[in-house]
Amino acid sequence: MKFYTYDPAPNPQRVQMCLDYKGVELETIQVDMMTAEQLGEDYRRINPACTLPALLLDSGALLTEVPSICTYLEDTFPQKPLFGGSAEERAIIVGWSHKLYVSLFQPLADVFRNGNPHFKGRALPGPLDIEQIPALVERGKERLANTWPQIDAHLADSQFMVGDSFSFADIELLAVTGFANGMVRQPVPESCSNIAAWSARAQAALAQK
Ligand SMILES: N[C@@H](CCC(=O)N[C@@H](CS)C(=O)NCC(=O)O)C(=O)O
Repeated sequence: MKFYTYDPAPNPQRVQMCLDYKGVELETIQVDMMTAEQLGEDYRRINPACTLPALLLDSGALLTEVPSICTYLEDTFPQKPLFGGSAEERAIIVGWSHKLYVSLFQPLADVFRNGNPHFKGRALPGPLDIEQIPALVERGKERLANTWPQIDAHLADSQFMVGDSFSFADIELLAVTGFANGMVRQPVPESCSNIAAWSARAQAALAQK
């Protein structure tokens, strides 16, 4: 197996946190997004979508989407489960993960890629040259302002995103809050005290060996 990644980027981090939690080390190749190496010929031959992360399996199959990579890792390395212990738990965890991706990660990406001169003409990941739409910055901020309080309310009476166990849904939220507070500079609102308390618990669970 070969893991293609770029450590500072948020989508690769979603996978790296799964690996760290499970204590799995893979053969890892860093593809430097700062120098647009993901768009170069060498990586394009491996992943024509030019996105990171990607997991090349021993069979030759290439997984390019984070949920497919992480469910594959879960089934291959079942220690310290991240997708629950039953069909119902897995369904709920996958549901939250999708909701967090659509309702937080995507608006953050809209703000980041449509407002930053660095992404002029490259408003979407991958090889497509596509112009920025400045209106998506404001729309993204509105969506974020609407969603953070919902997640905060959810965490008012729950230790983790799904019940009492750390799961992939928490990894999703760790990646999203890190992206918001870091690269995008649209920090989680200070009023979201439940998210702040959850963050300390989730970091501790992730670091636990
Ligand atoms: N299909 C991927 C998308 C991953 C993605 O968008 N990754 C970003 C890095 S965080 C990327 O590869 N960007 C390439 C670019 O900006 O050209 C997934 O959701 O798992």
